[in-house]
Amino acid sequence: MSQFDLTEDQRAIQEMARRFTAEAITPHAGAWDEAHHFPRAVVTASAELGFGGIYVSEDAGGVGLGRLEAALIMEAMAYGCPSTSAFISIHNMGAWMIDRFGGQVVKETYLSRLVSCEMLASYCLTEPSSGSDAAALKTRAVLDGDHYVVSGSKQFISGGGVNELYVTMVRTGADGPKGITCLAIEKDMPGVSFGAQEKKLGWNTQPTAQLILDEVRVPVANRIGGEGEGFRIAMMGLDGGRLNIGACSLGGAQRALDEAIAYTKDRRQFGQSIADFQATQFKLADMEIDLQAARMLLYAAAVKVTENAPDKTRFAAMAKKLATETGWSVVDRALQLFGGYGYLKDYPIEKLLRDLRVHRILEGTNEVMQMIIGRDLVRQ
Ligand code: FAD
Ligand code: 2MC
Repeated sequence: MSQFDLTEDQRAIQEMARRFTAEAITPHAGAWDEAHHFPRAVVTASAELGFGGIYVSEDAGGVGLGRLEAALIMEAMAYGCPSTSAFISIHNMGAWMIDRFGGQVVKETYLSRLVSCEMLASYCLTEPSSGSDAAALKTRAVLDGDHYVVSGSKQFISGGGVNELYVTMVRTGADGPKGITCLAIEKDMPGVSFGAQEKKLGWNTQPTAQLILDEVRVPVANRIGGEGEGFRIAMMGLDGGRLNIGACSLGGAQRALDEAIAYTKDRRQFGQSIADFQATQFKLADMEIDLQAARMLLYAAAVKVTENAPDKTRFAAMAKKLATETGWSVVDRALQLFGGYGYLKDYPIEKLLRDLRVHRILEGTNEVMQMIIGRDLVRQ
């Protein structure tokens, strides 16, 4: 087997995710998008395949896979629906943070229910006045006996209002990254409420809402990691999340490329199939090159995150930027090849375009990815 091939186990995992997607996701994604329907039952069904705790340790009931395997799963599910796949990724990010950094109590309280997707997790970092500058967050947690009293608000929370658990970065200390702590906050704790559901361009198969915290009493036992460690934990969660968002872009773009190949072979103009024009073939060829190149970088970055390589954060940032920019541009070119039909909801391309656009913004904008990469380069 070549050094750059997937192993037999990895191919089996990919095949399993593809079969699940073909049966449970792809046929329904268009209708979910149109109805703004969140397919909770499908998310729960994915847990039967282990997708509720992909890189949660086996000791804690997860499947203990690496980040490359996770990327393969996300890529496969995004072929059917990038939005639903990304939702499952965010849940996995929260579950992993609890498994990796949580104490005994918080793990025993939540992990088995998270892995089974009986409980779904959100990741809450962004606030109305702090997006890219995440370390400027203001949500305050004040210690009172064996509880923290938490007040503030979190903006753009995926799963907001629906999910049962909110892995939330709060300020327990001074300004800046060192004053941040991570807490697990339940939806039903008194003082928790949500803003209206956001109306979005894409990602319509999952809810997004503000999380509002008004003097919520959170047990100290629900702290994930030590006081002041929350920012580092949040960033480590995002190293994996960014790979998955990139993988979701690759999966959506692969679908668009496959659809474009089939469509251009079928569609006839000027007395011939439009796939027979060299201009079409050159376009398809460039889409394939770009997608394969982005995939190679993403898989390499995923291995680095699994292995905790010193340059893992830079590679995850490079892979996120390249995969999400490439995914967008491949889908845009596919839409062009569909002509006017690409613009209609009768075909899956316009949904893919809408879903993939936000991947260049969330889990750190692509300008923030450039910051991470550039700073690391000049630091060396
Ligand atoms: P800003 O930070 O205000 O940025 C605006 C523009 O300025 C961007 O182009 C940015 O790149 C640029 N910019 C900012 N600083 C610099 C700089 N130093 N140099 C160059 N350019 C800069 N967050 C969560 O915590 N949890 C979630 O579940 C979640 N889900 C989301 C779901 C959706 C659908 C969306 C849209 C967002 C979600 N987010 C979530 C928030 C997301 O992570 C933020 O939107 C993102 O990090 C950018 O923050 P911002 O929107 O405040 O933009
Ligand atoms: N792993 C471990 N530690 C890390 C880390 C990582 N990936 N990244 C940063 N740190 C540490 C870093 O080493 C430093 O610690 P120390 O001082 O001990 O060395 C500390 O964290 C502070 O880091 P910086 O000095 O780099 O912090 P700064 O404030 O300058 O900027 C930046 C950090 C811009 C990279 C960060 O704020 C960021 O990623 N912003 C984007 C926010 C974002 O991605 N939001 C996504 C929300 S989730 C979402 O959108 C979803 C859809 C779920």
